[in-house]
Amino acid sequence: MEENETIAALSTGKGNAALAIIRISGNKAFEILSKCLNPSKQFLSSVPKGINLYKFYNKESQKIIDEVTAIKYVSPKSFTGEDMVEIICHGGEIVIDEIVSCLLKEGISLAEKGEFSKRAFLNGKMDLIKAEAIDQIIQCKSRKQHGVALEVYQGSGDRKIFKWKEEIKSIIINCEASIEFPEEDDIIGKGKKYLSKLKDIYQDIKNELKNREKIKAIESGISIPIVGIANAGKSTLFNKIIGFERVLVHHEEGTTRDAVSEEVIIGGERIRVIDTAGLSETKIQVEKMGIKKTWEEINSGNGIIWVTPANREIVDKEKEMLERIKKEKIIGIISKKDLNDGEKKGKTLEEMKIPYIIVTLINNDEKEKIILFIKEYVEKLLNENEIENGIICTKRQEEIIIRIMNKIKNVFKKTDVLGEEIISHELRLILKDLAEYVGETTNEDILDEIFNQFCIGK
Ligand SMILES: Nc1nc2c(ncn2[C@@H]2O[C@H](COP(=O)(O)OP(=O)(O)OP(=O)(O)O)[C@@H](O)[C@H]2O)c(=O)[nH]1
Ligand SMILES: [Mg+2]
Repeated sequence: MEENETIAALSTGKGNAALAIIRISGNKAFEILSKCLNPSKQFLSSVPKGINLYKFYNKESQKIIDEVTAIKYVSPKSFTGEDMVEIICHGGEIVIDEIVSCLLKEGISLAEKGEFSKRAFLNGKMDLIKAEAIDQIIQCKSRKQHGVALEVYQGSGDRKIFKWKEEIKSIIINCEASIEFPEEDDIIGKGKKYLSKLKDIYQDIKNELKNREKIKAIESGISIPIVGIANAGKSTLFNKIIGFERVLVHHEEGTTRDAVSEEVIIGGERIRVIDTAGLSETKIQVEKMGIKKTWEEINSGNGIIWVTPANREIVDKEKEMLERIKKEKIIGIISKKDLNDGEKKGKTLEEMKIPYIIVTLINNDEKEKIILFIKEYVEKLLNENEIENGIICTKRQEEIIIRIMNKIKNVFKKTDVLGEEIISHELRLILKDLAEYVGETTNEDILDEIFNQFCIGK
């Protein structure tokens, strides 16, 4: 498609809403839109970034479609760098459809996914990592991911890449100096001293990848299984947390046989809570299978909610669970307070340094208390993971950083045998990778692939 075509798309979400924003970009944006607006002269002569009210007309039927406001952005001072307009109309699907089809009839093309961002990138309004950060801000599923994307958007990624680039360039200069003046000890040092800076970069890259791994682990939310002995009230608690009767609750032991999970948002974090089969000494095969799954969830969960009834002593299966898992990972919910005040059990948990609350689960009176307790727990879990924000926010970026790390590793592994020419060549390849990272050398096909993952209207 030609780059200078004028494009339009709905930039807000689909479905009925109070308002919607339709974006137009390209050198015919003002001319074409003015044909649909009344008063059209006022639109054409309006000041950039000023906002005015217009009637949007269907030229063919001469009918008004909506009253809209329009903001004009004059090239190059716009998101894409081209002439742009943001039309704010009422958010009804029919209104949006009609406005967009009028624009198409007047010669505007429907924007492809990510096309506004792609144009912004091609017009030098932002580099690739900034464009990707915006997309991540829109699509991220956890606060931590959002934190990374926002920092990268504000320049943390650019700053770090620039730093690595400059440092590698200076290593190359030293490396090449040692080719030209091999006798000058102070330049080359002993044992390729100029490579010492590369070790710092390597460490920095390793940290970035470690952070990325931690963020990936919670990318689709953190998982917390609800575990305990049979009949403790796990399923009752599960239903309470997710807000509807998803699983069966019954006074017979072994009601839950399979692990069942649901996603909830607590304190702004996406959490996968899992109801599990009660830990017991059963001989029934299907219950055994369920308990095996419980153990899998215990091992893979980011945290654990341990439900234990106030009216029973701690049993062996619970002790086994407590022995196998780090205490910091667990919180206790002492259930059935209506049957026993739970103070004795509370003391035991206190001695084990496991935070707990004592509640009655069969009514809804203490739901808020329970949710607040879990919210504080989730905050603690996320802080304890010590996730720094880092700069890697997409798979593409991660792959390039891994490639760079492997190149550096290779240089270190062969320092003794590699001559300066080869080392300098390897380092120049790393500079190329860094250029690709920010999009300086990325080819058209790859760009299309990247921007195609963006939303329409972005
Ligand atoms: N009195 C009282 N009964 C409760 C409380 N919480 C749960 N129960 C009851 O205890 C029984 C077992 O509850 P469930 O939620 O099915 O227990 P579970 O831990 O999921 O049990 P399994 O699936 O068999 O492992 C049900 O009859 C619940 O109504 C509570 O706080 N007080
Ligand atoms: Mg159950």
